[in-house]
Amino acid sequence: MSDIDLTVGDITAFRADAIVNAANSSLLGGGGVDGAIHRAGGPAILRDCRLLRETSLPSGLEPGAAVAATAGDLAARWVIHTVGPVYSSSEDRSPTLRDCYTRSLRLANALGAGSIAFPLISGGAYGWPLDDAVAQQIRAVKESDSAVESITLVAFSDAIADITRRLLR
Ligand code: AR6
Repeated sequence: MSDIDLTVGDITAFRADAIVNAANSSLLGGGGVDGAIHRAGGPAILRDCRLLRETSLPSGLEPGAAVAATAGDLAARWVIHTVGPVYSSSEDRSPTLRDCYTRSLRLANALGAGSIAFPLISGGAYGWPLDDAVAQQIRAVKESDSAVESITLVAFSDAIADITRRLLR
C-alpha cells in the first residue's frame, strides 16, 4: 500500500519522481498549476509536449488520460500530464476525474517512480466544488492498486488542506 501524505504549497517546488500536471487537452500550457509547471520547468516542457502532439497525440489528450513527459528544470524525473473534466452540475463526470489519478498512478508505476505528487485536478479553472474534488482525489488514490510508495497531495490553499485533512482521516 502507498503512503498518502498532504503538503501545502507550490507543487513546482516539490521533489518527487513524478509531478502531475492538471493540463488541458492541447498540452500546450495554460494558467493555474499548468502555467506554474511550464514556468518553473522551463521551455523543455513545452518542447516535449509539442513533440507528443506531433507524434502520438495529434488530437491532444482526452479527459481522464495521462501521459509522461520531461520535467525540464523541475526537481523531478517526469511531469505526468493529465486532463481533468470540466465540472458539470447536470452530468456526473467523477469517474473521469478519478481516472486522472488512477491512470497517472498506473503510468508512474510503469515508469518505476517511487514517489508522485498531485495537485487538486479540476479544482481550479475547471470549476469542481472543492469538497468533492478532494473526495474524488482521495477515493481514487486509495482505491488504486499502484506500487508507487509515496503519494503526496499538494494543496495550494489552507482551505483545500483542511478539507483534505478531514477526508483523509
Ligand atoms: N501548486 C499546486 N497547486 C496549484 C498551483 C501550484 N503552483 N497553482 C494552482 N494550483 P487549475 P484545473 C491549484 O486551474 O481546474 C489551466 O489553465 C489550484 O489552486 O490549475 O484542472 C489548464 O491549462 C487548484 O486547487 O486546474 C487547463 O486549461 C488546482 O491547482 C485548466 O487550467 C487546480 O487548478 C485546468 O483546470
